[in-house]
Amino acid sequence: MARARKPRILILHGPNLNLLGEREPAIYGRTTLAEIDRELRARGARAGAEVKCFQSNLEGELVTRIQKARGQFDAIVINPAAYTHTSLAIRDALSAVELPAVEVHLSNVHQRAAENPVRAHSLIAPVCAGSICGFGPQSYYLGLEAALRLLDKEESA
Ligand code: CA2
Repeated sequence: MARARKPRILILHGPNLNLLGEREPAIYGRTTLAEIDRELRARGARAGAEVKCFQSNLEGELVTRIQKARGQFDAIVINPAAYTHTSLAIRDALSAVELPAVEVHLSNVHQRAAENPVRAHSLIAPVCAGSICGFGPQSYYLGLEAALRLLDKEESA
């Protein structure tokens, strides 16, 4: 059955991800955040969805965007970056907003935990439908697809 209206997906990027493609390419690759956002919008459009992207280095700004997403978006794809491991505020906002959320990471945080154990633990994962990590920019594209599939399932339930 055809959808009532276009699904709207909010993509959130946490601190320092604005540096993608410019610093530490060995870990985070050479693709810039603008390139990832462009690809996400293009993939969204091909799937009949509207995709909006937002990056902030500030925890409170990310919390405000999550709160405002209610009524404006149908699902959230979030790379909380370092806030993954520290932010109860982002977790509480995601929990309160009651939208399906997908957590994504460019790097394999579990592999990296061998060197830096804090990375193995996400405060955000328990309030998300699922998590994707380790595939570079593809993690975002898979996250978008996962969010759209979740919405399809909701619609046909
Ligand atoms: O792998 C990911 O996507 C992370 O969310 C990236 C975070 C890290 O704290 C998480 O454990 C895993 C760090 C983002 C830093 O972004 C940079 C990008 C380019 C250059 C330097 C930092």
